[in-house]
Amino acid sequence: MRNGRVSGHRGVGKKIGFVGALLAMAMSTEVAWAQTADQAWIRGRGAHDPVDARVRALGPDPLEQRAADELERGASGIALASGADSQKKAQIVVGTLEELRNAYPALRLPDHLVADGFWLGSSIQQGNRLIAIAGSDSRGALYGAFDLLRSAAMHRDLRSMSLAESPAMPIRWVDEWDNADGSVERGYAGRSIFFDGGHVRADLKPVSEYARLLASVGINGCNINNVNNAAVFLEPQMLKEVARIADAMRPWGVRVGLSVDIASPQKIGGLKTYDPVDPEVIGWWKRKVDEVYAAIPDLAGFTVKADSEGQPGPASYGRTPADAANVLANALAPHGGVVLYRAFVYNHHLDWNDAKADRARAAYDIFHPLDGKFAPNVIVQVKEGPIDFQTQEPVSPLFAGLEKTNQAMELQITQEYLGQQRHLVYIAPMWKWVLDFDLRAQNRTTPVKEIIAGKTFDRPLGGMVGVASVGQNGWLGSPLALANLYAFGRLAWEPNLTVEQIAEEWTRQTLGNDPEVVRTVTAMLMQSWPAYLHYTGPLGMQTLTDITGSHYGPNIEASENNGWGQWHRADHEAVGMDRSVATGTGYAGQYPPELARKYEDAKTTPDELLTFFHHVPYTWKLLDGKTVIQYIYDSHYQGAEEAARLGQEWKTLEGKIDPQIYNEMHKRLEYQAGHAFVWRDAIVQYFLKLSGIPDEKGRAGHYPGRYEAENAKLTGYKVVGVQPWEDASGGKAVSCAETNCSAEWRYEEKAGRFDVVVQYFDLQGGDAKFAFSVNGKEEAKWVADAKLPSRTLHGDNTTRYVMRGLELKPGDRIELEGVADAKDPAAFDYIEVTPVSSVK
Ligand code: GCV
Repeated sequence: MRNGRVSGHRGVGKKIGFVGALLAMAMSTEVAWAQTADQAWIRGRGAHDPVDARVRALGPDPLEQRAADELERGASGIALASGADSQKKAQIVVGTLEELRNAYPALRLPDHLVADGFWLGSSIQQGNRLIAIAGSDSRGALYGAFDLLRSAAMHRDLRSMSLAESPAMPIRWVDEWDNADGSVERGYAGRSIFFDGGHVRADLKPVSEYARLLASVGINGCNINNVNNAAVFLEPQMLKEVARIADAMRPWGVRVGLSVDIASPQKIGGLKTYDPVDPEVIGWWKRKVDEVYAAIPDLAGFTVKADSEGQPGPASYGRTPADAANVLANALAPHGGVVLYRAFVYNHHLDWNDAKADRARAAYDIFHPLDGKFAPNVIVQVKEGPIDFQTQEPVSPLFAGLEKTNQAMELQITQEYLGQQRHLVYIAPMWKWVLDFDLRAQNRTTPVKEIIAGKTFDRPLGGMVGVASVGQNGWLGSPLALANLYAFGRLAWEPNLTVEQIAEEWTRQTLGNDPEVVRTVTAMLMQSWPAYLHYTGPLGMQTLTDITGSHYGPNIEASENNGWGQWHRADHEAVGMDRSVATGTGYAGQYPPELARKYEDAKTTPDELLTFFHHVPYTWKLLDGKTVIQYIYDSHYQGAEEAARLGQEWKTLEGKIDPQIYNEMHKRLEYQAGHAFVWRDAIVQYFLKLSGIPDEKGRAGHYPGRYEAENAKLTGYKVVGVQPWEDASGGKAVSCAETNCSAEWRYEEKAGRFDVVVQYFDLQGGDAKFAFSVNGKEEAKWVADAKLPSRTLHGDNTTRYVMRGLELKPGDRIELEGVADAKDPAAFDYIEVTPVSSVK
């Protein structure tokens, strides 16, 4: 290194033997967070207590005791916000409405509170401050305590407080897709907090901490096991073990639910059939449910995935989802349990050549005719869009298609198609878009939030279910991803909250009240989903990822030519699925008339959903005036820049927030910025080749300063094709066929200071090493030890190492040495040399 400062900025891997601004931690190293709720947004309360505040629970109920414990921790903050000081003592009391009324007859309390609701009041009693929390029941009291703590953490003035709150909807559940062996489907935060090796874990402290976290935002149910592979959970021994989980969550008012396999009567019951109308099957379910409730008397209910992605279901016997759901519902009803029957039922062996085939139609086609046929304690659980948690989909038309059925909206908190927590994506704005979306059912105002709350069609049950799939690594792996779990709870409680407000609340509680921190983090959160949408799959194309593999990096054709039905049907002329009634699959006709008309015509379909509904030429003019192809180019360049800016904004917070969170997010955002470039380049070069239409801004296909690996003087390295081709620059990379390999270039451009990017592939199964030198002098070396998806060279695992401020002059010999290790062949794609500061 000469005068320039060189810093190791790379998404993943550990920096070794190198001076400079280093990333302290590597993504390969799990975050060393203890598994407590304090590591999320319940932080830093009550360390010093200069104010004398006494906390009293009025009743013996464990939930009230928990409420008192929590208040105790935050007592000083509450007392201060309520205007009390050390001279004037503050008393904080918590109880049910009835208990408050008996203990403080002079207090003006509300006459009635709805289930889970609470009232908070502040007054002066005998010269001292009294803060009172009244719950409709003990759970309401606990929620009131957390609400008070939230207000204090937000520095709200509590002096003249008198407010009553109640949740918008009764079902506020998280789903965990945990398997008995301890793995977590679509979990990106390590292993299960619930299970290991076929059993419930001995240490359930994290489970209780998780329940505390859930309770703090009003979540009242947790379905603890994967909807796939569920049969084993009804085995007698497992039920006993699951009872311990219920015991751990109960003191926080969180009821446990179980996913069940519709074929259980056959799989574990020894019956010849699981036909839901068979009397033996009906009897089996009844006995089984009685056994379940003997072990877990307050089980919330069952979740069912049937006739979907290989899971057995009633269709095997020509029966309907209503037949299956009702058998379970009837068995659960005497115990107060409910069935969450998922509408995610579709055929994944569709015929790609059939222009009328359409997975998006499935939920409505199957469930709409069954409206009115479900038992009162069945709730149909509908994914927010008709496909599967993509970057952006239209709102599911089924919400408007079930008027006599309880409904819950299912969404993902875990970021399966949204960057798997390696990318910062605050999803709440997307959820909010869905919640506020007016489906115009019966030609009137019918936003989704009111339908699922049961208001529109007068249904008693309903709500929101968020697939969280938390794990042992800081709950969701990434500190800022926790804003999604928080937002989910807050929106399920009150869908009219703004997502900015929620982001701000989360930030203040998690990272402190410094206005600069609050402003920056809130803005970053708000920018993150649009950015991700821009660099992955805009215009309703869905996440253009590897849908048959990792669901992570770019792989545009993975969606095509197979039975899964996530098609976007891109060809040389046009892109998108024709879902119109007139010429396409007819999906647009599943919406109520006003929307059906709008989506039927490409000219009135909003840009953000255009290719979801229509097969449009690349030259089609969008409502915003650009052509489709130019929008594809522009949005990807824009998205990559936006991703880079997230990292830059974060850097302004150094020294202002918890260093552990700062470092962890710094590393992740650096990685994200690099991966956004991978996404940008993959999609841009793919559509450039397919359409043959150049980028009017001249960027696509032109990479100034890029030195392709395949054009270097190679020793030991072999040129290889990357699959899919668009995931490597020019479709090719080099892979070390021996142990030690090198690539060499001669620098012949102008002299100056440059930022140099090495774009390499970091494969699991080995820790390859790289060293970068100029004229034989080593400038940087690093180890490729990240854990990224896929075992072959792919957009999933291409990442970058950045050296900043390197001096170069014409004639310099640039060399990259790679040392392969086991299954990691020290492969790389290119190096890119750009004048200082233009590398984001
Ligand atoms: C639990 C998607 C996911 C699956 C998941 C499924 C579902 O297809 O990729 O992992 O399975 O949705 O929601 O049931």
